[in-house]
Amino acid sequence: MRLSQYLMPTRRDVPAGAEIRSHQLMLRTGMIRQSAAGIYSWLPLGLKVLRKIEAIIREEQDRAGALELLMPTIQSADIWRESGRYDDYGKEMLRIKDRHDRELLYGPTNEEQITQIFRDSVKSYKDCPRILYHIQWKFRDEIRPRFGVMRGREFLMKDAYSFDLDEERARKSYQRMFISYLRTFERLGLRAIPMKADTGPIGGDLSHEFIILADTGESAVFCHKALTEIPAPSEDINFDDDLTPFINEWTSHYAATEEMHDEARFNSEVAAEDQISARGIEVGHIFYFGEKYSKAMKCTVQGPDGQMTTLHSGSYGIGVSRLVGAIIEASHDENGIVWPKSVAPFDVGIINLKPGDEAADEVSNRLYKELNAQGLDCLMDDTNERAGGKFATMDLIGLPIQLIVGPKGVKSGVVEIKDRKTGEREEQTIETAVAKIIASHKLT
Ligand code: P5A
Repeated sequence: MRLSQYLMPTRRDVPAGAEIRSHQLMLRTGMIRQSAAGIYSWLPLGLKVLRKIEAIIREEQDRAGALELLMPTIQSADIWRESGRYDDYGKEMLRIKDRHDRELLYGPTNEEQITQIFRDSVKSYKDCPRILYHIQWKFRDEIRPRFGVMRGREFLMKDAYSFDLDEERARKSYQRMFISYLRTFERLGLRAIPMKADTGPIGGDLSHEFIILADTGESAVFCHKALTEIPAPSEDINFDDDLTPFINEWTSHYAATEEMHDEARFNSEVAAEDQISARGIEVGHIFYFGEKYSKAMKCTVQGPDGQMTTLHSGSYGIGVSRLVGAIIEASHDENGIVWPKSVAPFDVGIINLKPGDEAADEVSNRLYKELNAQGLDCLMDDTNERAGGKFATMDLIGLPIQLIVGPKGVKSGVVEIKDRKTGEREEQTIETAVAKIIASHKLT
């Protein structure tokens, strides 16, 4: 992409009302624009990051054996009356009436809808277990939408739902999602710590929140230091194996959110030097709620003995749009965002310091073409902005690698490579620069 043809409305000043760095940086880089309180448009740069996060989540859901479908954002009030949650959900639910006075709502979550689909589609025990997921916008009329996409009213969620014949099997599905989440967050460049959590309006008796540690997090959290160091499960993990040993490794250490915290236990179980009391951002939340919805909504299948059995379920959420903010909270410096490679909106930023200079144009265009041909997505600054402004913009938007093409360098056949994270710069011949960047890209 050539910057001269792109829509990336960056700004230098800190936008009024944006309290935390991620919100400020998302506005300053032109990733999002507010449309109403807690409701945002995603501009091209922001959408690219959102899509990359989605793609990683999708790959890891698929790897764990979950099946993708797509349910609508608008739901009928009827199914929520069946489950009994229509009145309980209160003001957070955005209720709508159509022209026939039928009651609809903008879905805050999809337990009812998936239970209805499963109940109407599946008749036999042979069709279990299944885990189904979608990546879809939700609406919750939060009292205090704040921090940009971190606590929005409209937000993108990946939500998965499992259906099993009994509790023992259902707990295995829970384990699958648990492990899949550890891998997902690791690939997003984050260390997310599973912590015992409250089940709230979703219900059930077993629940974990996946929390990343950050000063601007909304909740206080308490855990053992070891949880920041355990390696995430590797790519070749077999989800059909017994996952209990992996789960035990993660759950044997103390980790709890504020509501579940037990200070006496924390002090007796965790040595003072291993205690982490911090703030955290909830990027995922998983629940086992057994028969809660399937009983109320009569989601049953015929068992091998001919008897009808009620299914056991869980639900598993990831805050996809919240993750964009969370990743920035975890990875920025005083000059701007520092994207992890896996979610960077572009792989490489090429700065042509002197557009119009024949040699500088030629080298910039050649780098752009050669890197693109190798599958690297490049953003080339070919605008007439002054050099200082170009450097500042490139640092602000945080692409992992910058290639700086100046008229002096090209005369002697060299360009500069800058690593955004370390700030290291090195001069290389054009060929070596291309080869180095391609090699480092293939490694990740
Ligand atoms: C699990 C999947 C559920 O809704 N039902 C379906 C269950 N869980 S949850 O914890 O309420 O939400 C899942 C994740 O969504 C993100 N999230 C939000 N992101 C941005 N703005 C919001 N207002 C918001 N509310 C929830 C969180 O990451 C949460 O873990």
